[in-house]
Amino acid sequence: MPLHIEDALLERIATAERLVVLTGAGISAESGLGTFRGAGGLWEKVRIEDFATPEAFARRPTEVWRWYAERWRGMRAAEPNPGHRAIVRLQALFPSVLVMTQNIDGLHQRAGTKNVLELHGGLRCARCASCSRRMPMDDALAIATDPPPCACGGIYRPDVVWFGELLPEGALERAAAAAAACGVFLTVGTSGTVMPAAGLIGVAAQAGAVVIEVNPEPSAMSGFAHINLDEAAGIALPWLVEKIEQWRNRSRG
Ligand code: BJW
Ligand code: ZN
Repeated sequence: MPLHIEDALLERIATAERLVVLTGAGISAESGLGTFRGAGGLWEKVRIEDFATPEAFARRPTEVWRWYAERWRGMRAAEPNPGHRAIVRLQALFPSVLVMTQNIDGLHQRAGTKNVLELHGGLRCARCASCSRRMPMDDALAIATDPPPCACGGIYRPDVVWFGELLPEGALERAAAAAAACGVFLTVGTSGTVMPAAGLIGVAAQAGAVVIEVNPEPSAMSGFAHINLDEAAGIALPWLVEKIEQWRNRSRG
């Protein structure tokens, strides 16, 4: 189906004050970074319980550290794509824009998005598993031991959120408050399967926001969306930005 938004919904979008964007791995797929689920996804290559839980790190710190180190090298080499850049343009169109991302790659910030809330942490930093001291991942990678030791006697781990761990302090509260108060909630490139992040889509829908989903495939949360743009983010997001800009230009006469 060609991309389409009904006029009445477009008006609600274009006149909204607060926009919240929730992104997942799909927005970075066009930058060459793999997604987690589906054919060819990361979880087909490794088991979650071997790499993405605190128990996995306790059992096999070297393997887990090296796996993240390798992924960070890929993320550092990747570039923001037209989807990330379209979100930057949205900042000029709404008085308030908050981008909540489940991604740990830092590509929103590198594209120029200012207000980014990282729900699952970020791989640009390593954090001591004991005393929570942080250091840039690039500095950690220059240390010969995998994972590097901390002065407190602990060891560094990736500064990300694994299964069974709480989101960074205050992040969920801030995200839920923003989802409940926004006029438009745009969800991009997420399968909507990982809680509590996916639950934010329902929070926004129940609070009366216009929910727009950008995903070439149906997600677990598609049912909450008023508008499903079933295209890659790098195509659908620039299209959406242009639609809003056209509406604004028309309304100015
Ligand atoms: C495109 C595209 C293109 C492709 N354009 N789109 C309630 C019910 C049941 C379980 C739970 C619950 N509450 C908590 C849980 C447990 C658990 C959970 O949710 N489990 C479910 C899987 C069942 N959640 C947690 O443990 C969370 N913590 C927590 O809740 O703490 C409290 C608590 C603790 C203990 C018990 C109970 C409560 C923490 C979750 C942490 C998730 N961490 C990971 C790894 C981060 C580090 C790393 O990268 O290695 O985060 S897992 C992984 O999944 C990563 C992602 O951020 C996350 C979401 O994935 P995402 O982004 O949606 O990617 P995909 O691959 O799933 O989807 C990509 C999508 O893109 C697809 O739909 C494609 O179609 C699409 N796409 N190309 C647009 N070009
Ligand atoms: Zn320490």
